[in-house]
Formats: sequence, structure tokens, C-alpha cells
Amino acid sequence: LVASMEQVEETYIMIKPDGVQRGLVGEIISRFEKKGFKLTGLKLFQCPQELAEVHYEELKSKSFFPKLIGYITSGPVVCMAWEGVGVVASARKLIGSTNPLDAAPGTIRGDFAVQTGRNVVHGSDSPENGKREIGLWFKEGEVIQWTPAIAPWLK
Ligand code: FUP
Repeated sequence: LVASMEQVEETYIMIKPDGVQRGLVGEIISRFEKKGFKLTGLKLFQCPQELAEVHYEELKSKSFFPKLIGYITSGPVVCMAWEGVGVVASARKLIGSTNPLDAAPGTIRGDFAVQTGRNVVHGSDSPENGKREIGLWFKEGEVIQWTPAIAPWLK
């Protein structure tokens, strides 16, 4: 009851090039579906350098920034928008810690990754950034609001 009164949020989740190349796309999408969130946007996309730089602009001053941009643009990514109550923080829990060696087993990074620089998946860190990132990665009309026809399990 309490959760249902909370705000429905949206978050930007992205399977990074290593996740695509390792064949983890289905596995990762499945975890968000099974948790009970609603998929509202999905595409395979080759990220241009400029978009990668805007997406990670807060990290521009970091020494790893050029490597990070090189990694994200090294092959196609899967861009997703997910919606639900508490989806931003919950998705971060499903994903696990930034350094996969610190990520708990059962999380995506905990189960499938070893290096921070190859950590398989991205998730927005706040509802504000969720909206910002969905706006960056998707064009008008690519994010679709829908209501389940039968079961009311997805809000
Ligand atoms: P996260 O929100 O878990 O993706 O982590 P951050 O926003 O802090 O970092 C964004 C990305 O920068 C990480 F996914 C991987 C990369 N990164 C590095 O390559 N080296 C670091 O020391 C920290 C982050």
C-alpha cells in the first residue's frame, strides 16, 4: 500500500558494448521484467562520441574519461527506458556496485563482471537523471507509455 502511493519513476538502463558482445542482452532484460518493471523504450544503438561525452559530462575531469568514452562507443549498446514505483533505486540494486568485484552475487555486475571499466550495464542514479538520460538517448516517439491489457501487476 505504501509503495503504491509512491511516485512512479523512469530510469535509463543501458547494456554496454561488453554486455551486447557477451550475449547478455536477454539475461539483463529478463531481470528487469521479472522484477516487475515496465519496459517503455528499447533499441540497439551505436553511440556517437559526442553523445557519450554529454551522457558522462559529470566525469569529464576524471583520468579515466577518455577510456570510458572509448569503451561506450566501441560497439552497439542496448538503450532502455524502464518505468515503475521506485525503479531508479531498485534498478541500481539489481545492477550492483560500480566495481564489479564489490558487487554482491545475484546482481548483474556481481554475476557477470570483473572490471569497473567493463561493468556491463548502466543505470541512472536519480529520477532527475533518469529523465535527463532518457531525453538524451531516445527521440520523440521512441518511448511508449502503455497500460497492460489484463493484469494490473505492472503500474
Ligand atoms: P555507475 O553509476 O555505477 O555507473 O558509476 P559512475 O557513474 O561512478 O561511473 C560511470 C562509469 O565510469 C562506470 F560505469 C565505469 C566508469 N568508471 C571507470 O571506468 N573508472 C572508475 O574509477 C570509476 C568509474
